[in-house]
Amino acid sequence: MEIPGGQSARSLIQEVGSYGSANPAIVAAAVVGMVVLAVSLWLVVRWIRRPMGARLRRALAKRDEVVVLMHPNPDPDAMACAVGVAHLAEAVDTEATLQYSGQVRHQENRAFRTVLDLDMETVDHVTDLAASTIVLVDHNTPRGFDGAERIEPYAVVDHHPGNGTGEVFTDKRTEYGACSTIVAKYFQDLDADPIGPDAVPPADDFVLPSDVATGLLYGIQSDTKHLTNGCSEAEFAASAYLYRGVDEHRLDRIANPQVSAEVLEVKSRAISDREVRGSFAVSHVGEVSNVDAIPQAADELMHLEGVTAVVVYGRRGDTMHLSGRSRDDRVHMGRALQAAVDDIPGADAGGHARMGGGQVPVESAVVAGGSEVGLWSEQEFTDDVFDALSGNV
Ligand SMILES: [Mn+2]
Repeated sequence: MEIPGGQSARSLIQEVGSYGSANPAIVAAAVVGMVVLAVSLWLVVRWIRRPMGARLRRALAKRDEVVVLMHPNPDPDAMACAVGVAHLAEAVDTEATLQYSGQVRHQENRAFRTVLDLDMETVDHVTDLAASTIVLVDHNTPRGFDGAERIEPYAVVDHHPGNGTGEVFTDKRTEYGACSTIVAKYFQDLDADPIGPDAVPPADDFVLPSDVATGLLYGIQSDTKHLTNGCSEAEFAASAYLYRGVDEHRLDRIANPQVSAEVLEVKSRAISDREVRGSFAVSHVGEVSNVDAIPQAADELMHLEGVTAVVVYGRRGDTMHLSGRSRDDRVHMGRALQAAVDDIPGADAGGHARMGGGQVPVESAVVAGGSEVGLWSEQEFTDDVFDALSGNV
């Protein structure tokens, strides 16, 4: 059968063939060029497809020592990520120091730290950092200590929105409920087997040790209210992957720590002294020594039937601490608290729609309240908060 154009194609091949035999160098160069192009394309594709866990490990391997920096007052999610990243670093012989600013206050956070036996150092000033290479976990802009704004992070692993990026590595997955989910994925990317608490880890393989798996699972649980809130499919997948490595006994000790008498007393004051107007509750709990009891009291009040938004406030020293919760679409808690303290010089409040907090210097609140006797008028402030909650500002 005659192929249309077959004749001319054949003569073209002949022509090219004779051109090739006349100019072998050019043909060779063209072939080499094509091979180089193919190889570099393949390299680019391979690089694009390289999982994030492998990329982070490579970035860590390039440094001798790193600081894994948590956000101020680190929570289980931040601590778990720090432990996970430190483990990745140590697997490539990079020394990792865990650092944070602020305090580990909440009983759950303290239990997490104790049960997993975490070695963590504090930072008050940028010069306290143990190394110049900084890896941020669970936040993307350094904050909470003097000179934090001067830091240019080397790597960032986070699930919060924000503009912060790492110089060499950035992985922000804002659709995830926990940063621990991302770190769990890294171990999965690197084919690390989760090792149960009683199993003996194989000597040569890169594995996911039980304490890291337990920490990451609890990090996911605590950031998602035990997989009931703000979850993505990834949290469930990561939990399933971590499962085999989890130490149930330690997980229970972290999840159910002893609660101090003060926390319970503050909760009880918040409940008995509450003032309820409509579906809003505001409670003044007076003097506290552990300010972390205040948000816990707010959480507790939210369980009250019919209550859709709460604000609890109390005082430690010269500062009043506020904490608010809302499941009411009419109340954007962060903005409501901001509005409530708007007139008070030096006051600072804010947060999200469902959760907010703030601090008010008592001195300036007294002045702003116009109280001549210099006494803090809690009733006035409570009224202001109610006004802010009902959008009446
Ligand atoms: Mn988190």
